[in-house]
Amino acid sequence: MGGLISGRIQGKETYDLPFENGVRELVQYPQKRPLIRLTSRPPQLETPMAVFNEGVLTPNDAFFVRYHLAGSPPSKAMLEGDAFRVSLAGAVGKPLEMTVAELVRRFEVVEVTAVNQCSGNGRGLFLPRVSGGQMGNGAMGCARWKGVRLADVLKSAELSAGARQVSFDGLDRPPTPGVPDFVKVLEMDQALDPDVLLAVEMNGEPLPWLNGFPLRLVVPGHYGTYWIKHLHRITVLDSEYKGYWMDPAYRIPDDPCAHVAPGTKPRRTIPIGRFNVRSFITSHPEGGVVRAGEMVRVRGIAFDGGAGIREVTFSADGGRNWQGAELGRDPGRFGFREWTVDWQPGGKGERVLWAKATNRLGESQPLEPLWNPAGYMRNVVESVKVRVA
Ligand SMILES: Nc1nc2c(c(=O)[nH]1)N[C@H]1C(S)=C(S)[C@@H](COP(=O)(O)O)O[C@H]1N2
Ligand SMILES: [Mo]
Repeated sequence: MGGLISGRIQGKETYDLPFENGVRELVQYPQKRPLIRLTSRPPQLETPMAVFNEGVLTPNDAFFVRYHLAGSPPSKAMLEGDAFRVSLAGAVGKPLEMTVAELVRRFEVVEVTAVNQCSGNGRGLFLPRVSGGQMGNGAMGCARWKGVRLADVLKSAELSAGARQVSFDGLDRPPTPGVPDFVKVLEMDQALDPDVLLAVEMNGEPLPWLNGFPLRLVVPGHYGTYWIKHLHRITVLDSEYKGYWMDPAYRIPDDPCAHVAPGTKPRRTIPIGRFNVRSFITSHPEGGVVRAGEMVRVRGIAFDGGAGIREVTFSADGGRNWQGAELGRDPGRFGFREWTVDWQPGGKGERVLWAKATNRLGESQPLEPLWNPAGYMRNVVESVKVRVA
């Protein structure tokens, strides 16, 4: 599913997401190139699919932006220098509070390449349609995240024996008392996973303002909802957290494929967790044209929740024939894995291109979309229609 720059609204370029009511303005925000705007209060921006063809790392100025609370992001003055502090308190023996400069001085700095993807990436493509941000597939990106291990910081605060969960709060605040603050929680075993970082840099630069400057949580393999931006309060809990953004929000049907019959409600739900397997064709937009009789190089990306990609296959004939793709350099098990295929399109006419990835656990992508009422975890085999001319 590509999208296309389609025209103009009041002098602004527009982008056509491939579903009804999918026309969006391309708008430029601080530190960003023009991106597909979903909402302006708060700013929510999606990355055009063609950006993912530039390489396996998504440039900071093209990285998508998601917020929940209308007043977000916090003002720069609240985030800069010593004004900003991160605290760790609750069920610990030694509570901490420090600036970001102190944090990176005190703890070992490490780096991980990982995909950040919104739970609702591709929600606009759900049929029947569901409510929530109507995004195409551009609410994802892959970056090199640098920071300190959450586990190191937790251990230095001396966890109490009864410590069960850790909650994370950013500096963005609800606009009115009725709106719940955006707080997310990890179970203790997840919080102690050495891959989870308190990140200060993205692709070798300080985090962009809209992507969480000066500090954000990075939970490789897990949906973006846990990747709290402008992170300033960490609380160790000895009982189960109750709060809107953990329940009822961001929950999926308690079923191996997180789906229910279209239009129905799940009987039991659990918090959303790891990514399922996805792949995308990035080299060709929807409606693109290729030359008959010439070999065409088709390129794309694939990723999963951390097992790593084992195989990508490509079909140009509705799945009758599949051709193995060549995988690019392994960026580590949490990153975008590049793939390429040389395709001989044959005679003139329309072709529907499919890519399908399988991870190292043997998990793959369905040919028919799976449905759930919140529009989460889309991972159907996506198609791109091209014309051979
Ligand atoms: N402080 C704060 N952090 C947040 C959010 C938010 O609303 N406020 N949204 C989360 C969600 S749902 C997603 S998908 C990711 C998106 O990260 P990005 O904006 O850097 O792309 O941020 C997460 N972190
Ligand atoms: Mo999200």
